[in-house]
Amino acid sequence: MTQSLILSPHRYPSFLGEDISNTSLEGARFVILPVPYEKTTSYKKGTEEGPRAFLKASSQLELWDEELKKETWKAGICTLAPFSSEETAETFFPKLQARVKELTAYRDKKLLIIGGEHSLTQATVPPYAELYPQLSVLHFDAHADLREEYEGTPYNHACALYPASKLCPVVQVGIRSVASEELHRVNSGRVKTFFYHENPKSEKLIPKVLQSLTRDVYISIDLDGFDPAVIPGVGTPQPGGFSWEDSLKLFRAVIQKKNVVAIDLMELCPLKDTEISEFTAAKLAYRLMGYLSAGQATHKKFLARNHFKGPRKKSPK
Ligand SMILES: [Mn+2]
Repeated sequence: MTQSLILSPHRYPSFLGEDISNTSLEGARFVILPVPYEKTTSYKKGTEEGPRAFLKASSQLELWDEELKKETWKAGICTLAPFSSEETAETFFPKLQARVKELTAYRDKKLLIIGGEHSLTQATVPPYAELYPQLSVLHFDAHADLREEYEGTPYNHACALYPASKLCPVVQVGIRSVASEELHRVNSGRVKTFFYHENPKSEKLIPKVLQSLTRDVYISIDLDGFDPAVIPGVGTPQPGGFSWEDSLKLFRAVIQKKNVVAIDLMELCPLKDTEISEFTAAKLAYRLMGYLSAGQATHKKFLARNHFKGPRKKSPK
């Protein structure tokens, strides 16, 4: 990885500010990859601006985490240059997939991918599925996203999780909008779906989710999984959904009990006159990093179990 892929401060803000997340990729425990890609949003436009708003809002976060009582940033955070293009999905998605694959070579780091529309998950899950044969995906969303194709393309955000469901188990939470044409994929094959109205409280949901997930977990977060009172700035909002506190209980439990290998955070669609959505998304990302670094003992055990001594010798370009 060359330094040219590290963020140029003149183009995009860094997570938490320039003086905090300008760590080199080699020295970072957390790597943020902004992907301001939007082609198929079907309702409200604006997810292309999501990563920039997310990074800008992060400068307003306190560095000391009041729940975890520590300064997570000290573990090292690197904000990469935004990865975007005017290309079509057919050419862009393979490039994004190749970039994520390069980054998976650094197994001691946790990648957070910030979208952009949720279809990006189609490109970001496969490198992890290849690396971790026992991977499953925790899919936090209001929508099932299991259509094979929508509005003439399989790269639509409404199809975000369909390819992953063919690669590995997918465990869906927060679901409260399903199309009749995707209904046959809900709770079928490798998909386990927990409807929100049947599972509104984390205490009862958590054991069921942990049982459904495998050892290695990729977390894909569509921010519309939250109640719109928590995050109103999303492309396709739905009433109901997780509270801030309940979602954190769920994510904390999964990160403590599983080997979470990467996280994506999608569909942030900044609104005019309020920064609550991007600020909450940034706080969520920082809190998740905190949970991940608290779970470092488990991570070290995982690395030892897999006889992994550090980044592979051959650096990606
Ligand atoms: Mn959604």
